[in-house]
Amino acid sequence: MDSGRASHVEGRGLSRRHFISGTGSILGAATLGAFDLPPAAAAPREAVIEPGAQVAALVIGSGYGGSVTALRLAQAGVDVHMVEMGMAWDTPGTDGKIFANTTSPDYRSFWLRTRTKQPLSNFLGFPLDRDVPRYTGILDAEEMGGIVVYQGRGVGGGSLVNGGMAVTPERSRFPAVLPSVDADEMYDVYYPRANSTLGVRTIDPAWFDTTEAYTYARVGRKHAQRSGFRFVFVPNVYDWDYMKREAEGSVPRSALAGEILYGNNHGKKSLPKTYLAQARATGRVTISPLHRVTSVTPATGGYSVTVEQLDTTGTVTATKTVTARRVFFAAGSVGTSKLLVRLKGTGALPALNHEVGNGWGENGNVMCGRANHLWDPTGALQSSIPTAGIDNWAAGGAFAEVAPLPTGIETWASFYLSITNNPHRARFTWNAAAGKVELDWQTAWKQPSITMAKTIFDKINAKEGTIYRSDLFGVHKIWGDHLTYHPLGGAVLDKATDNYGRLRGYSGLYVMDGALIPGNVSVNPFVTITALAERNIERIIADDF
Ligand code: FAE
Repeated sequence: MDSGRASHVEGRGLSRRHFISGTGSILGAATLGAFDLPPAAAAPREAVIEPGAQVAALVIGSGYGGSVTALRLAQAGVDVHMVEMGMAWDTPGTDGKIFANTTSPDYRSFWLRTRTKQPLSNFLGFPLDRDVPRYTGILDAEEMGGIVVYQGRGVGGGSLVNGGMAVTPERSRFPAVLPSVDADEMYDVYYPRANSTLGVRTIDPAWFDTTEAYTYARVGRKHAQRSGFRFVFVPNVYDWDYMKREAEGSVPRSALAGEILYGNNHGKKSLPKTYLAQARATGRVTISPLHRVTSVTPATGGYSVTVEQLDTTGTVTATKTVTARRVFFAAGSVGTSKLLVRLKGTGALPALNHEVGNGWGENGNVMCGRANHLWDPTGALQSSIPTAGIDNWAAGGAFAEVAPLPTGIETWASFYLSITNNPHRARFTWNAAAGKVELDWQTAWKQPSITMAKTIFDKINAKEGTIYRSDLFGVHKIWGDHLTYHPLGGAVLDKATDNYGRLRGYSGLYVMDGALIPGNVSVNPFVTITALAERNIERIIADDF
């Protein structure tokens, strides 16, 4: 049955030989050997934090939670120092571009790996991963507890690598997402504030209906609707006018050149163009890239914070101790949880409560592809920016993003990232003997996600007479169930912290990022992370400063 599937895929008109020779795309790059690697230890351009520095507010991480925190504190007159372990991503590489293309990963693409670990690991039986020089690249594929957690590394955090899908969950679902938060306030004030500052917009439906670049999404719509599913447009932070100009050929291509996973060189309004640009413009925010926080412990005047400076090979070139009056943990769900669990376990912050490390989930992420008929081509030109989804949350517990497969050639494939109502939650614990934090996620816990995603795709396949692709995540493997793009939880709101992110057990320590959200948002998470940070920092500034 499985081999029948594979030949069925080839039978759609795309041979292996054609795929390799005709494209210079996903696989084309895999045959190239050498890289032009810039010298190690490229010094960050802006002033970095000095040993012995005393700062009013230190923010760990520069993703959504950190950027909201920095902007709003600075606007309130507080001087802020942001410490970010990734690079600044403000300097072109050896090819004149800041970011590498999705189809040709290079030294910039992965965080301290010597071999790529691409979410889509195979195509037509061929493995896609390749050797790369070890470098402080933009995408971390962090392996913990049997799951690969993808995260952005650099000034801007996940906004550098994500698809820009900016989704506000349906209001009826919100009480299940954040039960202790007043939904009226969120939907009247903080979601609108987050969407407006992030620059969220919906695609022009008339352009969607006609552009070649969204052929794949129109096929997705047709198939969803013919099976009776609700098809929804999903807003995005991409500059849609820029994308139209890309299609006309009047500006350099970015979304239409397949840029996404390893950064986007033009049209995406990532955090450095929105929140962080506004934060820097206040004159009160300084950022130290290639600096990693390793410890926070009480000290006279606040907290003593240990910070390691890295070079681009990941080598620690200096260890600095600074003092911060207040510390905001915004290192992302995994980064913040790992830090807190370690600090509690090693006795640096022993009074953190027993909830620290609990409630981690992967937003029910699972991927799959479908093989379409020859009369349903999905397009050689595919915008890398997803803009639509299939909503079967209420009936089947799944919301599926109609995702691009920007290979540069016709594949007749439909590709989906589903967010599902997976009930499993994992826990981070401190393993003193091994000296590391562990996550007890179980690979079998993805089965509910697969079952929920199948409520959509089994029905579509039955209606269309199509089958699943089995060549994208290995050989004869249908489900991309080994990964998540959406880590959430580990320092859950109103449990590890109070109802506004103040860590219980200490004053002046806060959690501001996805670690606050208990494992699932029902849609893509960054708008909710941003809106919650807006809500919390407003209260913290009013009451604590
Ligand atoms: P995050 O943005 O991860 O920022 C944390 C920052 O802290 C990072 O820059 C880290 O490098 C830094 N850091 C970590 N530890 C330390 C340390 N010890 N010292 C100093 N710095 C540290 O956290 N979400 C959507 O809503 N829509 C999408 O379309 C979407 N697509 C995605 C696609 C991909 C490939 C990936 C990986 C994620 C995607 N996401 C998407 C998820 C989204 O980017 C993620 O939920 C947010 O970025 C999380 O925001 P946080 O502020 O929690």
